[in-house]
Amino acid sequence: MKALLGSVATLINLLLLILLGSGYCQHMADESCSVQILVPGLKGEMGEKGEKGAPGRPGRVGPPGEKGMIGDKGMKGNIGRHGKIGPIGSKGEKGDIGDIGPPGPNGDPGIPCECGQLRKAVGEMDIQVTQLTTELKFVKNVVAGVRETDTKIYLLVKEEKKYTEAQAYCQGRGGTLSMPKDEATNSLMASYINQAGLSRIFIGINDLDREGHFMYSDRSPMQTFNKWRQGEPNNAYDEEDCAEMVSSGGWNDVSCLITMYFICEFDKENV
Ligand SMILES: [Ca+2]
Ligand SMILES: [Ca+2]
Repeated sequence: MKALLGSVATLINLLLLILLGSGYCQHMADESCSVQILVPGLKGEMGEKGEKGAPGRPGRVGPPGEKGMIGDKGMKGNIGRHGKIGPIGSKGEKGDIGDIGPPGPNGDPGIPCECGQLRKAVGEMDIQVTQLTTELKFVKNVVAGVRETDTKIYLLVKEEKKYTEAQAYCQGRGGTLSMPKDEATNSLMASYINQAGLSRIFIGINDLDREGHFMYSDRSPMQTFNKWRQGEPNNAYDEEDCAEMVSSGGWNDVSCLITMYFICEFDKENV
């Protein structure tokens, strides 16, 4: 192709020269017109080598190269420093019960029982308890000033109470308001009152259930024995349903609502 183009160019050049030559002929009419064909001369000798030119512009970026081969694995590095301690974890689940451990060693032999001495000590304590009980009764007689018969104990309570309160006091201690059911008991109570320097006390006799029908505080009916003073019981003001004993040992019906000292009576079997 290049060769063909080069030939065409050469031909064109020749035609230009011909045309120029013809024009030139018209200007030089008086001269003999002739067609002169310019032919390149011989190639000259090779000149000296020129100086080195300026560097050219950088070329375009080439296409990416093919992926290279994977190199050999490097050497293992040194062990790094310890990291920070992490947060405390959550509590774990309870573990299973462990196996039963082996039995422990036998203990030292005990001291032989000195049973004879213990029995002796217990016996001595029983004697002391009996003595203390006897002494306690004596103390009770002295301090509280109780009075006794073969079957009864009488206690003078120096607290002013209404009849029903006095009865409740005695019952709360396993007894009842004192009940003079015979001359001996009545005399003992009268003596008790006099020695205490008192003039009157409540005794366990009343007609609360039925007017005029006096009963003892244990609800037993009155017997033939009585110590009513002359003119008594008179149920004064229609309100005297309880009984008092005066220092002479005589009885009088009085209001249950007045307050005074009283004597409790206890069965010795219950004390
Ligand atoms: Ca009455
Ligand atoms: Ca009366």
